Amino acid sequence: AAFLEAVAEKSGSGALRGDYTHADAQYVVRQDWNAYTPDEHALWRRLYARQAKLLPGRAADVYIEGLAKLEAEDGIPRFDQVSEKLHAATGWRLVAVPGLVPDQTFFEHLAARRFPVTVWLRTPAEVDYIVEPDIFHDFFGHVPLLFNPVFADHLQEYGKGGLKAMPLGGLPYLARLYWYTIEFGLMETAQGLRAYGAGILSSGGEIEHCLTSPKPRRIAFDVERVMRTLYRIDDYQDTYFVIRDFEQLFQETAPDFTPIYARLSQQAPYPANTLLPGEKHWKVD
Ligand code: HBI
Ligand code: FE
Repeated sequence: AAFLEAVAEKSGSGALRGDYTHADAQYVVRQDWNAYTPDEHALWRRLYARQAKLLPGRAADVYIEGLAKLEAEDGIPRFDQVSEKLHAATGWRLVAVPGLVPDQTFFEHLAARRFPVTVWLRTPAEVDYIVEPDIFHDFFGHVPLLFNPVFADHLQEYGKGGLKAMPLGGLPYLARLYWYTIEFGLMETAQGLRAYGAGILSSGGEIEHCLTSPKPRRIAFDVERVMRTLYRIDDYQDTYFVIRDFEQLFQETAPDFTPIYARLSQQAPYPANTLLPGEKHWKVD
């Protein structure tokens, strides 16, 4: 499909890793749990143990609480079992996908409280960096927060917003919102800044960098500022945006964005490392 060429070219890999030949119209496949090898389960345990050790003092408590509910430390999880537990908590289910799916399909899943989780696991050579999201990024990074009712509601609204945004040309702006919150978001807590973004929490190095490096900016979340800010896909982020809590994220992304899209389409985006005069930001010396 044209989508596969487009995403393959975006990911620069020339072809996507996953096997899309058995995917249905929503790009859903079956998770063949018996096909995972003992080496893959061992690699999962190794990735899980490395990340879990880094979470205390760096990951938001709400993420740590959700991860504990998944009981996924011993091996690659079974999506159908997790879906039962998750559905009972917040009405979400997991759907197995071969990898990246078209934006429209992705938004349709989120709008229906279905979270797409890639079925394949990276190789040992990709422990520190992987181009396309694999099962470890999607499951370990994204699924724990789906147990939180406010985040669960926000993500469904985000999916609905995506479907509305597409005909309005708002997709690039929503992609930035997704990137700077769901993937690389920070939260202000009484103990200091904490990470909640999946791209941070599933990464070995960025979980430290995002909180302690003096290099990146850490700026108070403002939805229009986020939608106007470019992001990096091939390196640690130059900017992180900080929310107070998921209520703020939910409230600030509830309005109809049409007027914001109209304004942004007339303005040049900010480079990823911008710091504007007077905007609230956190300094790390
Ligand atoms: N597909 N499987 C999958 N996972 C994603 O996170 C994903 C996607 N397709 C598109 C996409 N993310 C981004 O473009 C979102 O901003 C829509
Ligand atoms: Fe992701």
